[in-house]
Amino acid sequence: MLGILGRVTSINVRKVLWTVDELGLVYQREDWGLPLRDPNTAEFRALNPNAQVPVLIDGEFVLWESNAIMRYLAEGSSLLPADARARALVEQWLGWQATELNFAWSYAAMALVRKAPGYDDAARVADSLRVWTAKMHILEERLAETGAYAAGADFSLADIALGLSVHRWFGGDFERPDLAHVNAYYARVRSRAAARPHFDAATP
Ligand SMILES: N[C@@H](CCC(=O)N[C@@H](CS)C(=O)NCC(=O)O)C(=O)O
Repeated sequence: MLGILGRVTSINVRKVLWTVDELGLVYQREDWGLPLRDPNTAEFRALNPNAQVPVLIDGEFVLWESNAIMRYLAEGSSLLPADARARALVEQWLGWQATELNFAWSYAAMALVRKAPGYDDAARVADSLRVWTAKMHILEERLAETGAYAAGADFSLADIALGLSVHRWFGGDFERPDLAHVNAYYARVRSRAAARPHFDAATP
């Protein structure tokens, strides 16, 4: 059986959990990650030298980096199409979430969503929120174009990463511009049977 190490409060862990649920795979999850269980131990670092979650264990095979895990699990499924161009678009938006979007929200999300102590520099919050909002406008334009999902007409791995990111956007205590296509997308992705537990039970 697949093993997934990581706490459900981590968006990167939830990306993997939603993927396995979409695929109907059986797995066992173990809580790792602060404050539940410190991954910065010799035991955990032997699996992932970064001391970060998620980690996937498939028999003898160990894999870290949430996007690599998602791709490994989804290979051969409609979540990661075989056609080069269709796949490249999934990769594009999956990578965009992990780099551009993740970087944009990093300070504002800690301050306004997680309300973590120490994130109280108003100028940095405002700057991060400005960049985050600009990125959300890019997603809005893309969704207006496709009328459905990030990579096109079909639900894919990109929508798992972006669906959870939109959940984070709506989970914050701040004023948001009205993005009609993002609103509709949020409803569309979270209504999927496999998605529900990862929105309902989760910290954005
Ligand atoms: N690039 C990595 C980032 C992983 C990451 O940042 N994990 C965070 C949780 S979201 C973590 O392990 N933090 C330490 C902890 O939870 O103790 C991935 O996508 O898997």
